[in-house]
Amino acid sequence: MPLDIKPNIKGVIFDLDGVIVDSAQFHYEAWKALACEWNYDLKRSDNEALKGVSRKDSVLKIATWAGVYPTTQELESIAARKNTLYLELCSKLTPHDILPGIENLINELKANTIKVALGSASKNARFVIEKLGLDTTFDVIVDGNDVIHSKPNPEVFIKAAKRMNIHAQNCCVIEDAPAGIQAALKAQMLAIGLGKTAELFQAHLILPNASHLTLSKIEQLYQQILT
Ligand code: B16
Ligand code: MG
Repeated sequence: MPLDIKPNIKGVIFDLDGVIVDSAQFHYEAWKALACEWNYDLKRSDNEALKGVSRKDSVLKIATWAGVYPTTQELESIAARKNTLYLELCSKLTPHDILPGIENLINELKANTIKVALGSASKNARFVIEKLGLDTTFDVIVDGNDVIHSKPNPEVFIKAAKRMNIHAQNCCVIEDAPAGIQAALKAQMLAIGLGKTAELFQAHLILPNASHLTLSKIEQLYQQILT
């Protein structure tokens, strides 16, 4: 019998905020409340540029938009208070808040021995997935505590692939942020964007959410990209 050496997807890396749960909304609300201290009205469009970006880099971006030059101490204080607000909002999360299609997809992947990883820029990722009842779901978790560089740097996804023991080229990333799609492409992974085409146009496939995303769809897409 010939060996099956056909390249295929062996691992799927899920972003957290905006893919598994709508905590992007909580990040927005918390940053908006703090940006007021700099008399800056944080807009939803600003928030798009903060998705997938670390807390430290986010506060720097907001200061730039607000046209303020805070001390390091002030930046740290704003970031810490934003986090307290964010955690308060997240503390209300339950398994009902898992976004459509995510649990079905994870179950299908696992049933087909495809590894699943979490690849998030958030330092609160473990707290959030515990609230969602997903703390024992992932084979590998790489979050904001494990990386130096924020998305669009591919570090988070490359680390996740290494920890799964899978070549980057055999991984698929599911992301909601332009920075995350760019990171996946830099890592040479298949990139699936959940959200709006206008923002995620660089992805190999864009869907409004994970409701109709299946393993066979991912495999088909992977074979199309290879040919
Ligand atoms: P934290 P993801 C990212 O998570 C968020 O999209 C981004 O808005 C946030 O600033 C970043 O995590 C850091 O989060 O303040 O909780 O450490 O989308 O990569 O799962
Ligand atoms: Mg995200």
